[in-house]
Amino acid sequence: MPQTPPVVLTIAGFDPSSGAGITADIKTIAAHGCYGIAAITASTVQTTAGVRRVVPAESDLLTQTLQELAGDFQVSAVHIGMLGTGKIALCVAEFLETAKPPNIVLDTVLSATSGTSLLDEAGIRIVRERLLPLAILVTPNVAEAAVLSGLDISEVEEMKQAAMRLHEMGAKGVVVTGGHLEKAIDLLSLKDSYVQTFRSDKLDSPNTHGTGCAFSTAIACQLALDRSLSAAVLLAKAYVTTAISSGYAIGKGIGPVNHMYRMKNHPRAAGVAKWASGKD
Ligand code: PXL
Repeated sequence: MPQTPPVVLTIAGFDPSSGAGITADIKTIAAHGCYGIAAITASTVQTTAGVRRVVPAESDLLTQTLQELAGDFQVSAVHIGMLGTGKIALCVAEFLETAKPPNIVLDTVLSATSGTSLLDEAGIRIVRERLLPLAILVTPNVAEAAVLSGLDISEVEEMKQAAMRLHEMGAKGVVVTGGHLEKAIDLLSLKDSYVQTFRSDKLDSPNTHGTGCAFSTAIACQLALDRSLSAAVLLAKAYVTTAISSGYAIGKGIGPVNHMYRMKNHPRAAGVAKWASGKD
């Protein structure tokens, strides 16, 4: 009998174009050989061209989903993505405080690339006060780290100071992702131990939708597979770098990263497109 894979729960929004959000997270989880389960915090109307609308989930539906899933599965890691509102963020905090699952990775999603807000002010307060202390690792980008810490960030030293502030607020591990700085520098800071930077060249790809979701979900998977925090971050960075560089143009806007780049057997890659379409 095949071995049972570790279960990774993603609590996130639904992006119907599958570049970000739960359907993208399920791809990342599958690509890591884990079993993905999901609870939806919000629906978005969205394509590769941007977010048109955001509708929060019913909070009791989310709570019931989380409770039923926790009663059925032994969860090895949790990924938290878009939360939308304070009410939803509070449901998630209350669930996690009671269920106490291991390896909670909090991607502090505040807004979409197109600028649409994906978390209201009340939600930011819940993230600061209730969710940061529950997470083994938080993964803000530079802009999010600046909002959460209240500090301006334009260089690595300021990334470190923001990480320290997030530790003071309860976060055990912090990765500030600086893909938007002059070099792609990510800074990992573990409370009371060490700070490490991961540098890589910037990738010149237009297909970057979902980069943050893929990174934070990949970390959750690596933790579910028993890697250390530092190894998990390094492996997740390598995964995302390849997923970006092998991204393809699909849709009319910013294409998704290629979550499934390890699978070389989609019909076109295998040269069976004609067979699939029934044409000679
Ligand atoms: O990339 C952030 C993000 C996360 N989750 C959902 C999103 C987005 C960005 O648009 O729609 C559901």
